[in-house]
Amino acid sequence: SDYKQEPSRHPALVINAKEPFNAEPHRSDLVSSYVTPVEFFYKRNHGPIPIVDDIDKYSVSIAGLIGHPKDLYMKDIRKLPKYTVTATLQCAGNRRTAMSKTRTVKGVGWDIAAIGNAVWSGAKLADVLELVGIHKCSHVTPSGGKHVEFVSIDKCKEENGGPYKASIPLSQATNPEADVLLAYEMNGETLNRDHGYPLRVIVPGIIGARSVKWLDSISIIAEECQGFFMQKDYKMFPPSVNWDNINWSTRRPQMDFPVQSAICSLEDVNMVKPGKIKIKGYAVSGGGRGIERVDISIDGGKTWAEASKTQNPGIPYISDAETSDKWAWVLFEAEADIPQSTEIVAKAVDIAGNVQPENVEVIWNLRGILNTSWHRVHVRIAH
Ligand code: MTE
Ligand code: MO
Repeated sequence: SDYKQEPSRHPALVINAKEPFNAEPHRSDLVSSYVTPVEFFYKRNHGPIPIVDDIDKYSVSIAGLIGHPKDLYMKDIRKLPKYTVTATLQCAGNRRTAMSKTRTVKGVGWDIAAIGNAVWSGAKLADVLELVGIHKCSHVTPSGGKHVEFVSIDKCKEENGGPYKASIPLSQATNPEADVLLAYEMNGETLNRDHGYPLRVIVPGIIGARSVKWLDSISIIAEECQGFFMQKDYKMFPPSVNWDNINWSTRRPQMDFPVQSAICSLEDVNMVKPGKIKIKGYAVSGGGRGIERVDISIDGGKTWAEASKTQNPGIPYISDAETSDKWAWVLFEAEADIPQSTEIVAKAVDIAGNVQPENVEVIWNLRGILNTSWHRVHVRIAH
């Protein structure tokens, strides 16, 4: 099969689908460090992992609505200033399994760990696009280009054997502050095959689906990418829409991620001894909106106390401190006395005041994306 040359993976990963390979770490492994180790970083694929064995021949072509198309080799990309950005990547399908318990949804099931926080290094897309004559902070090219499409070298059945693709607006791609990277390193090491070797896009602050791995070409286009994963997937529908009445064209492709948090130190259901327990987890929001606070309830949401949160406690891999944390998660921690069996709940608030919704029912959607409802775990006292 096409899956004969998959890379080896950490045995502790929870495999949600084998071919294509989709896996996430256990809850407790996810929050054991601020920067997620590469081997514990979730892997979300739509086809076999491609092999690029001659790195000197590997190039990215840039074409479309621009004056002078160009092929860029790795050495051209490495010549550009190298930027390092700490960014959390989250699959829009994170926490899908819990959503499907309300009503069935379509898609790979995920617990709460289809998310990870990594240190990405590479060239800024804004600098790359300048090499083909597109100015910084452009909204449109002279020939009418308004979107930047990323095309991969992998093959997906949803694209009838064609490559995975996605696009972002030109204004975001050419804005140096948006920190969109063509990354060749993850956590200070050469990107590995699972995560996009030799080169992937990292678009901070938006759903992982737009961060195209194994980049093959970039196309400057007038309308957003018409590929499957932009137009027939990763769109948020209201709870009334089902597979009989769905009209994909009525919704825009999901980009920003809403505010999210989850408790990772406890399974659902967790047996605990009476007394103090530690409640640890992650919180993150999209669009560079930081986390204002994380509220914890130990009585199912009746009363709340604020958790303490940490960010960037001395990131390795980065020599200078010029990196910002606006695209990265916070880890939170709280301690509570648990005298009896109860439901523990986490909800985060971002700096814009956005709060996670209380129930999954109100945000249920047929593709099972963006489950950002209050995260609940049940603890039972083991006497
Ligand atoms: N890029 C390609 N070429 N093929 C893919 O299947 N999956 C996307 C995105 N980029 C995908 C891709 C999705 S849905 C997500 S969530 C992220 O990659 C996952 O990145 P990771 O596997 O490095 O965690
Ligand atoms: Mo995803």
